[in-house]
Amino acid sequence: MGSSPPLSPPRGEVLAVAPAIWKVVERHPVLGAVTHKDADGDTLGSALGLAQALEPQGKRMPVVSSRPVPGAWWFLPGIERVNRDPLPEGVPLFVFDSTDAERTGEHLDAVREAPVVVNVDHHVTNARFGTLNLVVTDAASAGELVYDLLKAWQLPVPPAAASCLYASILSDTGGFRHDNTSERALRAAAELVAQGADPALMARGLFKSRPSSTLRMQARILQQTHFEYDDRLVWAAIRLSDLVESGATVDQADGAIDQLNTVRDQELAILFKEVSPRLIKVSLRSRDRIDAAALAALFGGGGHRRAAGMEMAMPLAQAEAEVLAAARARLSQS
Ligand SMILES: [Mn+2]
Repeated sequence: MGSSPPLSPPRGEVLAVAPAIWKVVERHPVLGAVTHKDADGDTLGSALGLAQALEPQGKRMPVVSSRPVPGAWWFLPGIERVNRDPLPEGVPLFVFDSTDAERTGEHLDAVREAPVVVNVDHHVTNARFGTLNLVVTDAASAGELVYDLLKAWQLPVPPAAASCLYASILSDTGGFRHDNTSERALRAAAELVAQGADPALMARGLFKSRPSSTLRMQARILQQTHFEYDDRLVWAAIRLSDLVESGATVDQADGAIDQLNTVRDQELAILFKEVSPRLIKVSLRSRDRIDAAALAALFGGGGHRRAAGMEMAMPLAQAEAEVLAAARARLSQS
């Protein structure tokens, strides 16, 4: 650490549960790390961060993620380990950044049958489905909680783990731009850099390595964006045909919602993604006034007040009609 200042103390909520989680780690040479489906930088960064910090302690921790794992995370150190080894049976499982067990997708049965589940998350809608729950809703990312856990355990953070946890924070704060960019998040990021995280590589991977097909697809989305209520409602849909014609896959549309969220007077942004003719994924972004998580919950989804989403098993036109009716009702009231 050289002349670096001392590390900030972990949050009280983490200190309270860290000894119980350590008992689980201590007793088991093999553990499992499970991400949520449609894996993002936070869930992957958290899982890979913990796995690569525990390995030097003599632990084995396979990392699994529901398929397909988006290709956008190629730059995370250790990404090649994801799904390399199957989840061992009968071992404790850590689940990261998942509001409920169902979010783990194809690993739901494994999570249900595991002897111990450690639920590490920061979503307000978290169902506290774990045997042990490390749920802190004011954390900007689950990775911040993993970092606090490592500090509480007084374990060193190897550079690869530090980069992964840094990437968790960087991606869930939208590159330190979202409202969750707290002093604690910035301090954790700085401390991770002091411990060997590579901020330039993480920024390049996250913000400067999009395939050209992503831009072609975003161009289509932007061309078809609707503005209602004096720009307070901004919404668009990406159709299967748009994906095919731009050469993109549906996970490449994930960043497009942030484009819609750049309009000055926007209060609610909605992006509909047609995954198949009867499956629509919906992303929601809001500012202060509208609770995106509450809106998503109407349709069986969840998330945060300013960023939420849901899946709807119906044709695109029907999903648009139902969600827009609820959105317009909210905008008419406020
Ligand atoms: Mn997260």
